[in-house]
Amino acid sequence: MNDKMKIFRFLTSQRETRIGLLTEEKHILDLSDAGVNNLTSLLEAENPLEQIEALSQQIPARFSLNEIQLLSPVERQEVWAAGVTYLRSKKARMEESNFSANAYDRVYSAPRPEIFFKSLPEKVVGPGEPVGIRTDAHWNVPEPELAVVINSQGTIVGYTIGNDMSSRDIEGENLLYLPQAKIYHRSCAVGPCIVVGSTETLARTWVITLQIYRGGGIIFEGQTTLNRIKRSFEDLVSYLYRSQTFPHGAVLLTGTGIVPGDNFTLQPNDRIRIEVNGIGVLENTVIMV
Ligand code: DO4
Ligand code: MG
Repeated sequence: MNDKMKIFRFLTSQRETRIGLLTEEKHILDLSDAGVNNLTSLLEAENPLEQIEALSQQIPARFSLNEIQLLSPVERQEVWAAGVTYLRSKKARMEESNFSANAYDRVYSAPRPEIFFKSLPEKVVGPGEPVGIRTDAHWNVPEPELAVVINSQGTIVGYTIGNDMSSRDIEGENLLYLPQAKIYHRSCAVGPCIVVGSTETLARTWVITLQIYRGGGIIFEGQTTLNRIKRSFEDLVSYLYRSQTFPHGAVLLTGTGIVPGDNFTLQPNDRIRIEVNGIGVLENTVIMV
């Protein structure tokens, strides 16, 4: 049995939404051939990995990757985000704002993590779609983050990649402006697939890489290992699910450990490429919103 499976949503050339499974040979099984019409039902199964494995035995491969258009793997899950989970993020935030430095310092070490609402599912940007920078901000960055996918019971059932687009000048001016710095049109991208069957221990060995392309060249590049995240994923999820319900499950971005230097800001047409070696690549181009 395969111990990890990559599942995703995609559009066929007839513009029909389907659920796919990527085989080791990079072929795609269309799981609607086995009666699966949404990802959420798979993620809510008692043992998603076993269920996907069983389904994959029933059907032949139908597509190759270049015949389909990937969609965000978020269906009805709210997207939330944890913050200041890496030392790098704490340091950058304390530098961007004298006003809020103490709050960032304290939340890094406090038992309760920073967790904030990030996006309604229908507003999530998929692979290849544009992400936004605000017209009223002048210091904008991508935040490449591992995202954990959680079922309605609060169990982590998969991993994907998130981009927590942020306006640093707005958040730096006053912590109370955080929702405006973080939640706006096209500020959250998630994809390209959900990896089911990985443990937290394995996920922590993965490396996340950010590359930003401008005019054909790389203008920024950074990398970190996911093991630098200070808190366990289980701990973050347990806080998210306290006195809260998610009938369709949730996606939780786990914070950024890659922060470009203070003189860097995104521009329209920049291309953001985020790779996690155990998952894949999430790529989006920047537009003004
Ligand atoms: O409090 C600011 C946001 C922190 C954040 O989004 C991160 O560390 O990734
Ligand atoms: Mg973030």
